[in-house]
Amino acid sequence: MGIRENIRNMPDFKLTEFRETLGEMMQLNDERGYAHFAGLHGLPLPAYCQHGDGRSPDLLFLPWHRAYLYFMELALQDINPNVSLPWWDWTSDTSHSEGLPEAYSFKEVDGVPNPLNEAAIPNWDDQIIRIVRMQLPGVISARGNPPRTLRDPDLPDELPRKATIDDIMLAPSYDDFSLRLENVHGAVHVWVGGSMSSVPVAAYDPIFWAHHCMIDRLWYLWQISAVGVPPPLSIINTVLEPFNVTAGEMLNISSLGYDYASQVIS
Ligand SMILES: [Cu+2]
Repeated sequence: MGIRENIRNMPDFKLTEFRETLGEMMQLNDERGYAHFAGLHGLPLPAYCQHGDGRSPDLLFLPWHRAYLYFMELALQDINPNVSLPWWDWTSDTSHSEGLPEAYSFKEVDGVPNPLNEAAIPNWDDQIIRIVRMQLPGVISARGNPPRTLRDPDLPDELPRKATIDDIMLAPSYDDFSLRLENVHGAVHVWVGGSMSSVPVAAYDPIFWAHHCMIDRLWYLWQISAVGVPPPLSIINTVLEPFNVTAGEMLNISSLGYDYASQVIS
């Protein structure tokens, strides 16, 4: 059973293990590699991710991203079975004074670039660039996509507040919970800025995974709370492409083989 931890609670040796494993994954240029997984979300097309428009919920937002994290984590564990994805609690006091977790923000460790700080965005071939320019104007500039992820974070205290999340955790229906959580999730993407604020390239930024783990954890906590309910039956048999799993198979994290550590430091 893999235990996902708060990045700020992770002992140094675990953090080092996670960082090195992600670094190794970034060296793989095939279907086991970081760029392959990052590319499933948006670019290169087809963009598989499931998001709403901010007004009505996309019922697949939560299960699709749970599957995404799950397969990403399995790929990491193929390299090192002791590694799990950490989560970033952007509501914590530390986040509200320091912003991004230090583990993700420093540039190098002993002269070696920190794989949690940024990642390469592959050069897509001309055909992909032409399609993207047509379908997603503004994403790729005249000079092409930036070769590495960028961030432009806002002020730490502008991150979503714990009170906002506490209120969402009382949402009485799946639709309501999913919509409100997705909107807060979007605000964090915008807060980080740069690549994270652009759906087509967001998943290349290593902080994406810690952010989405926080979202997945909140869904889990709501699921086991007194008000948590399953998603509508209409989506249970929906296959979460490109993964060969259904939304219904994503509802129980212990059957997926992972758990969330309890919060120690807020
Ligand atoms: Cu997201």
